[in-house]
Amino acid sequence: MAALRALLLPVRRALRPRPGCPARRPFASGAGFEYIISEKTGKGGSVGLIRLNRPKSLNALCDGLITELNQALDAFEVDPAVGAIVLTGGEKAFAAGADIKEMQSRTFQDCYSGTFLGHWDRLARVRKPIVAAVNGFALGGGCELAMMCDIIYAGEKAQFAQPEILLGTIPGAGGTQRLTRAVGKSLAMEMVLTGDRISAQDAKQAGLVSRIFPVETLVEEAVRCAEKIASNSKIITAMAKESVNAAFEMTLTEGNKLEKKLFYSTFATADRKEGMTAFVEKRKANFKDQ
Ligand code: CO8
Repeated sequence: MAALRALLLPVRRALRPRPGCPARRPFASGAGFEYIISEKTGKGGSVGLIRLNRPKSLNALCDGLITELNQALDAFEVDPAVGAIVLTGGEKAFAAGADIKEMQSRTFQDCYSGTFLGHWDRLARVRKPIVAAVNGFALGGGCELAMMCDIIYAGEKAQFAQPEILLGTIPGAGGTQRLTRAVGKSLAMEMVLTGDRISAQDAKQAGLVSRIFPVETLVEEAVRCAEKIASNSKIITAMAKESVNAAFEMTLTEGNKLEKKLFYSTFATADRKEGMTAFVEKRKANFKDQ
């Protein structure tokens, strides 16, 4: 009996209600999640589509939601049919930030000793490409989540902000770092220090998003982009993503060295041979992810 109790303890802990986050009902909705909807779409199920689905709270990112997001990402990461992932929210909100009601009563000791929200960065470590499709609010942690993705497409009414300063705190999931790299110091400082929102159009002009679409076609366009990515060799795509990401971590010399090594590595793959042979033979390449 005691052994059974010990076995069930982590399950009970996971299901315990948290402030601001209603008790989780495991496997409650379609694909078995409560706060997200996860499905495969695109040609041959080649695109993993994850929708943040907590509309009453404008997709506020409670602990349970991030846990489910990570589970869905893990599943797509190991699924050989999936070549790219789309992350989206609802029409009103991609995500209005970390769940303030859940954070409100935390102390420094809670945060520091419990590595509070330490599981937020799983998204940034996914090897498959991720397209964020942002409609509505992408605020605080919502904006940070979008910036962990590889490509951001925005709906024409999207709004981006890092409003943590208005709550007496600062961004904690890369907002001061990724935003500054994306839009430059002046705009990043303005957004982080005032909490002001910028429009999709301003975000595009600043380089935060690559394309803007009408609200109702945004997800479809993001899936189309992901489908295109998924039709290429997965192994070469992973190398390309690794190489671009190195630009954020390395000096130009180090980054160029890594790029060269990865470029040479492509010559060890069957897909590089197939790609070039297909070109010479004037046919479409048939990649085998080898
Ligand atoms: N957390 C919790 N609940 C929220 C949040 C949120 N971030 N945003 C909205 N909600 C809830 C509201 O409380 C409301 O619930 P209820 O109906 O129970 O009162 C419901 O969503 C609808 O919201 P509103 O009534 O406020 O809707 P409006 O259309 O009037 O306003 C806004 C929409 C402007 C988006 C407004 O809700 C707002 O300002 N939200 C807060 C935005 C914000 O400050 N975000 C930053 C949060 S802090 C953060 O993200 C830090 C991340 C650190 C990550 C660290 C990882 C290691």
